[in-house]
Amino acid sequence: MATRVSLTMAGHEEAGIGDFVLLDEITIDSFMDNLKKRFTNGKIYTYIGEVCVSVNPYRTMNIYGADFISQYKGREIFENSPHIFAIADAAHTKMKQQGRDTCIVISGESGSGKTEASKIIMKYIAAVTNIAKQQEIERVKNVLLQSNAILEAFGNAKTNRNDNSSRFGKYMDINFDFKGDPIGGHINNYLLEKSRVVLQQQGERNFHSFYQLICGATDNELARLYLRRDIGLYTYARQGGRAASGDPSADRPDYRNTMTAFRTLGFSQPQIDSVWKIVAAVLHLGSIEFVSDGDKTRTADPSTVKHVAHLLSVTEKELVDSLCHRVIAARGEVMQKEHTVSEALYGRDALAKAIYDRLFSWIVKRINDAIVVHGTPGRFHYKGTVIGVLDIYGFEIFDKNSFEQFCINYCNEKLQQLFIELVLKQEQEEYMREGIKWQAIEYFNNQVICDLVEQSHKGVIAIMDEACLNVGKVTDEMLLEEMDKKLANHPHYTSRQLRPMDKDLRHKEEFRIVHYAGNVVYNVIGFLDKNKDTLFQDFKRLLFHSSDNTIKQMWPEGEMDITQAKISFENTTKRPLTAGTLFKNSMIALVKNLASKEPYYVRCIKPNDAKSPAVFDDERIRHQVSYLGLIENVRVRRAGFAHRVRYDRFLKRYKMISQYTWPNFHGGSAKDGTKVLIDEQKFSDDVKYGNTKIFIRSPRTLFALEQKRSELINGIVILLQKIWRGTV
Ligand code: AOV
Ligand code: MG
Repeated sequence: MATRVSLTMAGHEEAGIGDFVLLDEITIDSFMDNLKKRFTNGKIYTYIGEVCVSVNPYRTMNIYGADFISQYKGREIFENSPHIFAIADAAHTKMKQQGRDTCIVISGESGSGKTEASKIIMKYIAAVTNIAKQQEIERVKNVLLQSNAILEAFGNAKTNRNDNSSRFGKYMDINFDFKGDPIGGHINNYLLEKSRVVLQQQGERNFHSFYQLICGATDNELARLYLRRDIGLYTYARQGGRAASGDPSADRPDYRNTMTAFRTLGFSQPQIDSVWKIVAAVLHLGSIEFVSDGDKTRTADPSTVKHVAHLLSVTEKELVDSLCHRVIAARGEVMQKEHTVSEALYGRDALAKAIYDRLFSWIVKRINDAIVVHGTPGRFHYKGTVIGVLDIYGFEIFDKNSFEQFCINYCNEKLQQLFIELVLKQEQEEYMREGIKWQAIEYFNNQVICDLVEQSHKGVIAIMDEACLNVGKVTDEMLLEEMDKKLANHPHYTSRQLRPMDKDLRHKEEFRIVHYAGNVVYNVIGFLDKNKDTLFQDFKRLLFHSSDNTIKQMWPEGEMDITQAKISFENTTKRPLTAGTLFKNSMIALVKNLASKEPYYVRCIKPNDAKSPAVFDDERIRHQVSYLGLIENVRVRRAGFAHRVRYDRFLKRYKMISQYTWPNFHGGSAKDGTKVLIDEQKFSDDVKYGNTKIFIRSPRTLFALEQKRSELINGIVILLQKIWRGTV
């Protein structure tokens, strides 16, 4: 251990320094210098105190095997070279020893390595727990690990930023018993980007599940789903162009993994069948076209309709009825209203999105059923303690940004806000607790952008909600006018109307938000519709009447018939919450939950936009380092002190340096012993004594202590070797 520590610290000239806090001077240049040195030397992790900065290596690293796991197990963060395992271990140990809930918040922009980091953390936790090999715990561990395969199949997709981009947010609680073994868990999923089901940008794909099915299912399975092994046949899966073809070498094994995971998690065969039937039905839905027949609209291709009806276990007539017209209640009467062709197409797409979205939520529920913590009935429901792992969709900017990017980027603002609050607050509290004088550090507080989005009455979500109240009367353009009116003076908001000469704002439907991580131009078209997020009751009724039990279960509200729907709508003034408000509420709840736990942070950085393992794109990384607030993080963490450690730990580590403390100190408390040692070594000018910890100002003191310690240990080792060989 000793040599490893001294190597990390002393060897910083060649491979960079393992903790930014120990840099001689804290500037963006020295930070970048160190990060680059480490990255080019294959060291992707570096600390800022207990925060782990991780640079995506874009290549397989040989640092996650059993040898590494045993190296980090049960060790203090600073005992080994920086690694995400050490963070996972710290979160686990803290929880176990202090009975406190902890959480690991993983943030960074799209493609920076969050999802990979979350999987590495879960694998580590699985590897270091259940030494007794208890069967139920093994089962829970397997379910936790395998759930990723399913969630990624249905919730991830290739985007222009990341080939395996999470298109939903995931927060997973893992419950542990008093021994620190996992006994269950729970997943919260956040807003799936369902628009992708019917529309993909150039170069992107639909969710992986569609390609897995087409590439991975057997001929027989495909035939039963009326599918052919040709992605090009399906509108919903081919809009990304050439990039959107299936990749048999990846999609086929992925399909097999998904199937294995379904079985491990206890999905029944009929359930698995229903899942793929739904996926197939969505693909076929995209092929249904409509023609206008005088004043009637009808479906163009009877065979596709037949297939969809069959896959969803509804009758053809019911399906056609719900696609071509809707039942409405007007003036006390129930009547049919014909769709125009474009209304029918809109309805078809809405149905496809809704079916897939429900399928995803249903899958998450089934996963949760499989990992639920079993309590003894009638007794106290034992849930133990928890480690929460947060892996959300990272900040993203595309050529065209819509409501989904708006939500995703707002989510990232919230997490940045949490980081600012907790990291600064915690540090500040520590200095206060320890009675050490605190010096405030300047930083950009993004609360102003969170407010722009979420404030009541004048935030973007509130303005959208108000517009949604006037169904049918307010257009997206009118929404934009309203936002312009209310937000004209906001420093982080502008639009084409407000700044016609701005060359970034090319269309009149565009507005721009200056996010903490960059400027994003959003196109307002579709915002209202996506925010309202309603689905014709006809479709809900259709699916509730499916004779496939799994599908029926997904649509409980379809039971209400039209007259009931009308009554309940009139009787309650409460409208269903909009997608924006639901998302906002879920983000506020998430942040509150995370803040109630002891947080650990992994801050992911994307080294380049080419997905290359060799390129350290200085400009791109510098930008991330600065918007993530990492320099401020180092400054705050240091606030004049490079290192702080509890007196007992300090003494345990360095007591061999002083004759007064070796082998044991008998002259008082650990604090007294520390003082004696520091005085003897003449470091008193460089330290401050807190109530429970010693604070060391310059890295040199720490190096000197480490140096002395390892010299002594090496001396002892050599001596022992000599004794052993009989040469002494
Ligand atoms: P993200 O979760 O942060 O993006 P991912 O975790 O999906 O990013 O990482 C993107 C890709 O980078 C992965 O598919 C891997 O190919 C590679 N990668 C990341 N971390 C590692 C690692 N530790 N070792 C090897 N390869 C890695 V998004 O979900 O888009 O915000 O919404
Ligand atoms: Mg991800």
